[in-house]
Amino acid sequence: MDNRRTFLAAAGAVLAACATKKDVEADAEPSRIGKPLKAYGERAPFEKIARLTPTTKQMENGATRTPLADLHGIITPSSLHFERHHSGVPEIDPAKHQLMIHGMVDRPLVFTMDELKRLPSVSRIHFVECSGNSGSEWGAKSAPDVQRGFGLASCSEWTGVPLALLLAEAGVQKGATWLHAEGADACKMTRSIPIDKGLKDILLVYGQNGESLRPEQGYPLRLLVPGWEGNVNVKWVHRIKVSDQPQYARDETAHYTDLMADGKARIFTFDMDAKSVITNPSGGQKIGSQGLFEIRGLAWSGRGRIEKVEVTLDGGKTWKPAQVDEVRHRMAFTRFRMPWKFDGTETVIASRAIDETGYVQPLRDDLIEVRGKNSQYHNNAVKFWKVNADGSVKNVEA
Ligand SMILES: Nc1nc2c(c(=O)[nH]1)N[C@H]1C(S)=C(S)[C@@H](COP(=O)(O)O)O[C@H]1N2
Ligand SMILES: [Mo]
Repeated sequence: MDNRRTFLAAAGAVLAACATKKDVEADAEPSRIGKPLKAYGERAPFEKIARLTPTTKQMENGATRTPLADLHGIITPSSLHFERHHSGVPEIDPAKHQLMIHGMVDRPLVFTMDELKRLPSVSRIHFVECSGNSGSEWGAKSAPDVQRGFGLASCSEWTGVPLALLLAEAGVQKGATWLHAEGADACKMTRSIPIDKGLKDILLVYGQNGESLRPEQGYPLRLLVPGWEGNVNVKWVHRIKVSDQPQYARDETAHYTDLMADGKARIFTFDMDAKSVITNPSGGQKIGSQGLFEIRGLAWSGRGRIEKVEVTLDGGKTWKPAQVDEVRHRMAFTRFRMPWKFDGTETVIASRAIDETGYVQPLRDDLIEVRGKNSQYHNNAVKFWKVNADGSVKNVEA
């Protein structure tokens, strides 16, 4: 049976007004010649979707968030990718940029951008999520909308060279276990990464959604570490040192560790666990009228493919499987949808993701029981939204 018609019948709602004679006449008006061609495209002038203006006063250390609730599909337009940088966005001339691989290798190597681009390449769709995403959700007063609560995550098609290829060229020596990746920005962002991950699926990327990387994403070269916390995806990367120990750099000791209830800290917590959020309807939105409404959202897991997404329409008492879009890429945004009829009844909704390892996205209370409330990072709890009788949507926690 035709899914769409079944959906519309189930919603039992009149979707649009009947066409009148005036509509038919208006449609018959002669078209005018449009605007001329241009060299680089722009969106329609009616489209206003944007990231919230950064509130931070220091331009060298800040973040913007992706307005996920206003986007379609799984790819984040490069212009709306979230940004997180610790010492501003450097302007780097690709003709002068080099990548050095050194340390415990037989042949230390230096690559220019031209040399890197000639090597065998791959294109893959992956999310990048800052481990500070949803940090506000630990507290009683959580973020009011999807952009502020979940917007430190974006998903792009990345193109570049597998790091394993370059490591093989350099010849990794016996006993090497760690990689120290360093950025060329003023803070020299450095992160230690187990070499096994580098040999498995890390990419050195120069392409983002068909174009070169945006400066904010690390132009001309960044490390793309599939499924791992945003911070290890070192931007403007210019140096990778092979070592037999971690560096214990600033951003893996003072930051990006999880302080537990007993005062001890978890360190090197790399994987981003399965997570999802309903983007429509969500906090700050308003459903204009009763009737058919497609619930939509995004799910992702740093441990592989999204297997299933379940949605509750009764505050978590019962969960039903949502439709999950194919193709489901590993460690990438996955779109889910569920037909629903809004009849003016107050409804508490949420989604929970289940990934290919069988891991189920936890409820906030369950997460707090294991992790306490001191942590700022790695919050992947289920998010509840309340749809009020008048169609306005709010945080349940607020
Ligand atoms: N060189 C460098 N790399 C960096 C950062 C930085 O400040 N400098 N920020 C990190 C952090 S904390 C995150 S979450 C991601 C953000 O990537 P994006 O700005 O492309 O979204 O980049 C990481 N890589
Ligand atoms: Mo981050």
